Amino acid sequence: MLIQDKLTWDANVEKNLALMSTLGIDCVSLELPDGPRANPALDLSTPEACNAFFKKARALVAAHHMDLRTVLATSGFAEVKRGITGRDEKIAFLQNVLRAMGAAGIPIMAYNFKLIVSKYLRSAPTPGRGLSTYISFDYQDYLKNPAPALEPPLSEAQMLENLAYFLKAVIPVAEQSGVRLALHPDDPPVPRGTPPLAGAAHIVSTFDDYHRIFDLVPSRSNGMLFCQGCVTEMQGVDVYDAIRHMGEIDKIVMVHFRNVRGEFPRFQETFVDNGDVDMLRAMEAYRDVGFKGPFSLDHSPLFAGSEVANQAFVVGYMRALIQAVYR
Ligand SMILES: [Mn+2]
Repeated sequence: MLIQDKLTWDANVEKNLALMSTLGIDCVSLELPDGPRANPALDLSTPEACNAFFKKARALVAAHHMDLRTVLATSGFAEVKRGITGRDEKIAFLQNVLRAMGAAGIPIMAYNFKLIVSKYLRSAPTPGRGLSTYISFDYQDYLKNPAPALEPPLSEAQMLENLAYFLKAVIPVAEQSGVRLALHPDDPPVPRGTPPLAGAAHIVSTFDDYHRIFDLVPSRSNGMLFCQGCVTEMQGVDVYDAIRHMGEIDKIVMVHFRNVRGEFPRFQETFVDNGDVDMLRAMEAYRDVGFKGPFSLDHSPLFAGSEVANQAFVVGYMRALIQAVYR
């Protein structure tokens, strides 16, 4: 039952790995830059460079007694999502990364298919427990101060066509490489019939959407990143049923284990222990469908020092649930 947290390949990589290992984190998801990174140098420009980097990165994580299990292709790649010039180069790059992940023994690539970073699709934070504030969404408040709309706008049909083009190119390579893709839901998930929040249609917002996407390229490598926060925010979805359903059809590749209060059109991202989700019941549902992890940390409330405090708090909370449930 693996607990996973995110790592950026930057000057603090060794220090952060040592802290993660100390907290009892089992495995690491590594952020994949969409472009060169200078500090420290990160060269992924050729298949050989990709192979060398992911082998080196996995060995470094292993030296800290953890496993590099996931690559996060979750920011950037706008050419692919918009279907514009440059997408074939970006897809070829991701194909190289997938092959290198296979060669290094890294089994998961997480991604999303949204064009606006979720922090821009929010209303003002709301007061939380103690000193904290909660990242929040209130649709009516959002409409008073929305994110600038993308130009040109992207229809549902265009977004779906762009996703199909991407999946047809990368899923066969993922299969050959022994890698599963994990698609994160739209954040927030926007119900059918609601206009796009910022010009681009939302095509990963419901379970019908997920089934349509799985049908585009049927494969075990075409999977879901089960963000428990975003799933709970889907209107009318029972999160425990959702875990059972997606688990029974073997589509949960990885989980974002977090809690929220409310659902679209109004929700807050709470601490793990004080949202609407009964986290023990959720953990039991993952166990019942045979899910073994990784359970990843995700968004947390904001307060001074929150980064490390939340990391320790959530890891301890998850470890206790895992020890109670997976016996
Ligand atoms: Mn998430």
